[in-house]
This record gives sequence, structure tokens and C-alpha cells, in this order.
Amino acid sequence: MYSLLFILTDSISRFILPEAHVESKGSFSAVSSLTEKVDDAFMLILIISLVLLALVTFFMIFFVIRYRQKKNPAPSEVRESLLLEITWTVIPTILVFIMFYVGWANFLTLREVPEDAMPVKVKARMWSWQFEYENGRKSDVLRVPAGQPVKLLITSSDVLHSLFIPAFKLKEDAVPGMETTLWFYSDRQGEYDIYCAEYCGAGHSAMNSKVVVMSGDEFSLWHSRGKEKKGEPAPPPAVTELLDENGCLDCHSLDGTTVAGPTFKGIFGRSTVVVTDGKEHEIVLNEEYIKRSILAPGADIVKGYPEIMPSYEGELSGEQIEDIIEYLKGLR
Ligand SMILES: [Cu+2]
Repeated sequence: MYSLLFILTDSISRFILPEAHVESKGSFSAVSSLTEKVDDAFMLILIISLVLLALVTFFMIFFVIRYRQKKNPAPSEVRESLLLEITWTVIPTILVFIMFYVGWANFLTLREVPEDAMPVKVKARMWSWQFEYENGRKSDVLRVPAGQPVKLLITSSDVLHSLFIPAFKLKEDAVPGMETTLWFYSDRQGEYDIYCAEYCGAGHSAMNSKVVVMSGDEFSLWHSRGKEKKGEPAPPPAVTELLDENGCLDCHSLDGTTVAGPTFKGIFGRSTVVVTDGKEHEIVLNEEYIKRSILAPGADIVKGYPEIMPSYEGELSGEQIEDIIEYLKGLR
């Protein structure tokens, strides 16, 4: 019965959702390792629900007409039908177990991470994603090679977030102080949206990123760029890349537009009203201020902005902070 239903749901899902079953190299392949499984589970549950809805509706109308008062003025009472009771207990139980089995099997697939999976640390923070590779390469976009299983080690540095990749049918919470995992592989090169699926404050709706599935060669080229070559120290990443990798540019623009925080354009040397311990006063945004605002962002908040920036203590080296200050000095 299960295989019969499966064939039925599979062909209907291919008919209704053709984009989830893209044909490649003569066989059907889905966007990610889990896409097809989740779609099939969804379709199976949908079909079972539709069949039950049709049956219940049919019998309801049938009984209303057949046992209407005009034809049956004296109501009769039916007592005890063992056959009926067994039927309406056994059939729904079997259906519930089929649906449970499909969900459980997919859940197990999701928990069994292949040994050769490439680990990527995912850090969520208000309001950006950071992806860190084993060689120290960081990115605000999740780049992965096609066909290679990827294991995501997810955490959050402030509040609850949730990593959601709709095209891959994957979602997992990012919890502060805890590591959650997900794994997937995708055979299809392209870009897929990443959203935050846990309401996390004013910038939640802007907490987006992308999974970029690249060819193996393209990926290794990108991946090894930050790596030290024999004997040589790694070249310092351009400051804009540093700002991008650390999520600074998600809240601070370079062109004067206001995002969640003040723009970086012309920030150096500007005199601004800040709030310190609830008291407003005017200061000049100098080297000392910028350094303090990176390491202890809550100390002096620029008036009119929320106190939401995380501290970068231990995340940026002294040298990197110097580089950023030098860069901001030139950004007039
Ligand atoms: Cu979030």
C-alpha cells in the first residue's frame, strides 16, 4: 500500500511541482540532498488528507440526504458494531504510522552526517550571517562546491535565530551558547536564498544571505585565497572585505545611506551627540572613539540609534582595528 501511495504521490508531485524535480543527465535530481524527500513526504501527507477530506465530505452529504427527517420521522439508535469500530481505529492508525515513518526516515537522513562532509561554522548575530571555513576563510555568503556534502555547525552570538534555506528544505535554530548542526549537498550550481526564520528584532527581515553552489574548481580557488602560501604570510584582506566578512556592512553603509547604524561615510572626525549612561553629550569621533565603539559598543551610543551592536573583542585583532580606522579616515 505504501509503495502504491508513493508512486501516486510522486507522479502527482512531479505534475504539480515540476520545478522541484529538475531533469539532469537523464535522471531526476533535486536541488539538494533533502529537497525531494521533503517534497515527497509533504505530498504523501497532502494526498492522504485530501482523500480523507473527500471521503468525510461525501459521507456527510450522503447521510444528510439519506437519513433526512422527512423520510425517517422516527429516529433509530444503532448500538455496537465491532466491525465498524475496528475499521475506524485500524485504518487511521495505519495512515498515521505511514506519515510518521516518512517523516522519521527523513529526520534520520538529516541526522546522519557523512564522514567526508566539509565543516562550515555558521554564526548568526543581529542581523547577519557569518560563515567560517576550516582554513579560517570567512564570508557573509555560504559558498559550497557542488556535489560535496557540507556540515553546518550553527550558533548565535546574541539571541535566537534560525537558518532557513527554502530551496534545500532546511531549517535549524541558531541558539546562543549551543551548537546545532545541519548537513546537505547540492548538485546544482546556482544561488539560493538564506533567511532568518526566527524573529530576532528590528533588522530581522533584512537578515538574508545566499548559498552559492559553485563548481569544485571555482570553489577551491575562492577557498584557498585566504590561505598562507609556503613561507609567506597571508596577504591582508582588503578592509572592505574585512568589514563585509564581519557583518559590519549589514548595519553601516559606505555611501551615506542609513541602515540599522550610522553610515561609515565621513564618520571620522565628525562631531556627534552620543548617549553615555543615559546622558547626552557631544564628542568628536576620533580614533579612540572608533576603537571603543568596536570593542565596547554599548559605551557611547550615537543618539537616535538602538543599542544593538555586538562587541568585536577577540574577533578583530588590534591590527585589523587599526586598518579599519585608517580606512574610515579616508572615507569622506
Ligand atoms: Cu535572526
